[in-house]
Amino acid sequence: MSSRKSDSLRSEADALIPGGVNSPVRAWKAVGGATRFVRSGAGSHITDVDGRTYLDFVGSWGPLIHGHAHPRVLAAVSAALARGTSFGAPTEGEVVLAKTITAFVPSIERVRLVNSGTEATMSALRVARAATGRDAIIKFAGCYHGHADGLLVRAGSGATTLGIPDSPGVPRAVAELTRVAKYNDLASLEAVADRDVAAIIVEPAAGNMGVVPADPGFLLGLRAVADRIGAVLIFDEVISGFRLAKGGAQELCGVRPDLTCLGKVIGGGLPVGAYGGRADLMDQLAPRGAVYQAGTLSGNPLAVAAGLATLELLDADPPYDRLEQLGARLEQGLRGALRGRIGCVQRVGSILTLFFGVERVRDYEDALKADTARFERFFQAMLAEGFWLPPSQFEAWFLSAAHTTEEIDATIAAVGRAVAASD
Ligand code: KE4
Repeated sequence: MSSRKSDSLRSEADALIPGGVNSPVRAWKAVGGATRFVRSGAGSHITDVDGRTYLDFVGSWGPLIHGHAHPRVLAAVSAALARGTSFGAPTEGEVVLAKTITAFVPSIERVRLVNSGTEATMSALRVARAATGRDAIIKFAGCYHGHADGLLVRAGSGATTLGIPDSPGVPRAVAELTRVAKYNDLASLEAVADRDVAAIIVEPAAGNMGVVPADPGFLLGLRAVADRIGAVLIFDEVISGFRLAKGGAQELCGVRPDLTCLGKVIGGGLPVGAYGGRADLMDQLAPRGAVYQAGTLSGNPLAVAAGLATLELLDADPPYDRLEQLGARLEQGLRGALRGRIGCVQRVGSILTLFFGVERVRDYEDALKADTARFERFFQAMLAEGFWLPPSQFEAWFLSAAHTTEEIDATIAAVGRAVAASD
């Protein structure tokens, strides 16, 4: 089947939109560049503008834990739509969503809705700096926290995929305030931790250098260092929040952060981010306090409706056991499909990465040793068989509650063929 419509859209898009896309990783630069344009999604599948349907393991990069176009989500958004799209005034839905978030995540005593994960992390850092009166922050190489200036330092996700983990345009004075430690390496954290540090920010289950689980004790170690130096501990749960458990990664690891950043699942596919945590920190925010953060569409009624429906589904029928079973089945099958070739599968719940050319990935340095050329050949072989994978070795595959055991088994069989074809 031709890609005629995608090809013509891509050439039009290239003339009007930088790189032809509104987010770099969608351009498929690391896997050949001929990205396809999507027309629709349903459950675990998406269909492109040329009529081809794929089993989807991107899921809009995480929001669609119930799959595409879930009837409950569509109905909630349609009902909200009939009442108008935005008011620039508080609405009942925002209160209900705040109640739901604080019920799911006990460490969140106050929460502020924003429009993206980037806004959430950027704002959380501002709160931490205001509370401590300090300027320095610590992040971990390979973690990605959105594209705020101070966080585009050794950043993962698309920044690593495109080879620009330290983006031009970030003022040196800002970048110098960002100290970088190694994931899963407490000694490297200790080496940069002192009483000038306002915050330590971390993905409690790293998903942006490919999936890298936190070693047992790593997050507890961060908590201890933050307490010792008087820094704010921020968990960036934009991927893990509501996905790994109702209470996110912090429910699983038992470490209580001071602030948590959320996104993706909380919006059910519409633009919602959130940050929240200790009341004494969050109550610094205007209009109660002096720390300023604002947003025209923050708490937008349509996005809130999609997010609420998504969280209500998680509450009514938690999919976590099933996602764990599907994830474990896929992980085991991918391991078998490697058939002795150098590679590894790393997973936390319903997010996983098949790495080529490396036997274990504990941090960014390990991840960068992966065989990205082989990944490109593998990606194209899977695409040809109707499987839509994240177009980068440094991203996570996302499972949804809409995926079936049969689809997982078909994926495993296709991976076996694609691994062989990519030799
Ligand atoms: P957004 O600003 O893209 O909503 O969220 C930024 C962000 C923050 N924190 C974490 C842990 C994240 O994973 C992200 C965004 N994730 C990427 C995919 N790994 C978004 C995809 C894209 O950039 O197009």
